[in-house]
Amino acid sequence: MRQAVTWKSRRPKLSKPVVAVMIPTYNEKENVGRLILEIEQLKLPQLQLVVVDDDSPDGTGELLDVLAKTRAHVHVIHRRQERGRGTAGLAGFKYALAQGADYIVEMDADFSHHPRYLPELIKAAAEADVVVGSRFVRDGKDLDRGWLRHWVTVLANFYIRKILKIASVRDCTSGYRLFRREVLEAVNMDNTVSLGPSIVQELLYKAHLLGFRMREIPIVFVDRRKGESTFSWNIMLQSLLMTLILKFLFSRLRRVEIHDPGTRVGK
Ligand SMILES: Nc1nc2c(ncn2[C@@H]2O[C@H](COP(=O)(O)OP(=O)(O)OP(=O)(O)O)[C@@H](O)[C@H]2O)c(=O)[nH]1
Ligand SMILES: [Mg+2]
Repeated sequence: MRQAVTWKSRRPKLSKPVVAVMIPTYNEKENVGRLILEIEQLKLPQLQLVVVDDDSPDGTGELLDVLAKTRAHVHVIHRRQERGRGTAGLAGFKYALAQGADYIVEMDADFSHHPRYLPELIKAAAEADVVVGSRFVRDGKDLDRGWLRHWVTVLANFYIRKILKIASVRDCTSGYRLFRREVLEAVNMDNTVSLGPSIVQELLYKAHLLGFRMREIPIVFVDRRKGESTFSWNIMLQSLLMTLILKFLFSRLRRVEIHDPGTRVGK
C-alpha cells in the first residue's frame, strides 16, 4: 500500500472532484483485473481505485499487487487478519477519505455492477450527497438472477423501506453507490454494527436519518459471471434481522451540524 502524497495535494486548484472507487474483493481473481482495465478505459479524470482484499486464497491479492506496480492510481489494502464485506468496505472508505477523495464510489468486483454507470453516478453527485445505482427505478433491471433471488431482493427491499422508512430510495440493498465525503465523515464509521453485507443498509439508513440528499440512477444488475457466489440464506436472514437492530439502535440519530452547500465541490 503506497501512502506518500495525498490525492488532494496532487490536484490542481479548482479542478474536478477526486473520485475514489472502492472495491472489496474475496476470491475475485477472474474478475478484478478485467474490471480495473474496463474502469481505466472510461478515462475518468481524477480517478483512484482502492481495492480491499481479505487475503483471498485464489491469489486475488497477488494479482492486484502486480497491477498496482505499474499503476499509481491503484491502491491495494491487504487485510491479513480481518474478514468480512462490511469491515472491508469501511477500511476502503477510511483510506479514501484519508487520501482526500471528494466522492467515494463502492462497487462489487464481479461485474454485477457494470463500470459503464460510473460517469452517470459521478454526474448525479452534483445534485445529491448519496447516489444509488438502482434496479428498481425506471430503466433499471435485475437480470438473470433466477426468480427466487430476484423476489428475495424485491421483498427484502420492501421490508427494509417499510421498517427504516426510507421513501426516497427504492433499491436499499444496492451496493453500487456514490457518497460525497461529507456523508462518510458524518455517519461515524467507528460506530457501525454491521460486519457483513448489512453495512449497505446501515450506511444508507444513517445517511437518510442525517438528512443527506439521496438520488437513484437506473442500472441493469446482472448476476455474477465468474467466480463463486458468497450468497447464503444465513447471510440473508442476518441482514433482515439487522434491519430491526439498526432501527432500534439508530432511529433517534439526527444531524447536529448544518451541511454548508457553499463548501461543496463539483457544482
Ligand atoms: N474484502 C472482502 N470482500 C468481500 C468479502 N465477501 C464478499 N466480498 C466482495 O464483496 C462484493 C460483493 O460480494 P458478492 O460475493 O458478489 O455478494 P453477492 O452479490 O451478494 O452474491 P454473489 O454475487 O452471488 O456472490 C464482491 O466484490 C466480493 O468479492 C469479504 O469477506 N471480504
Ligand atoms: Mg455479486
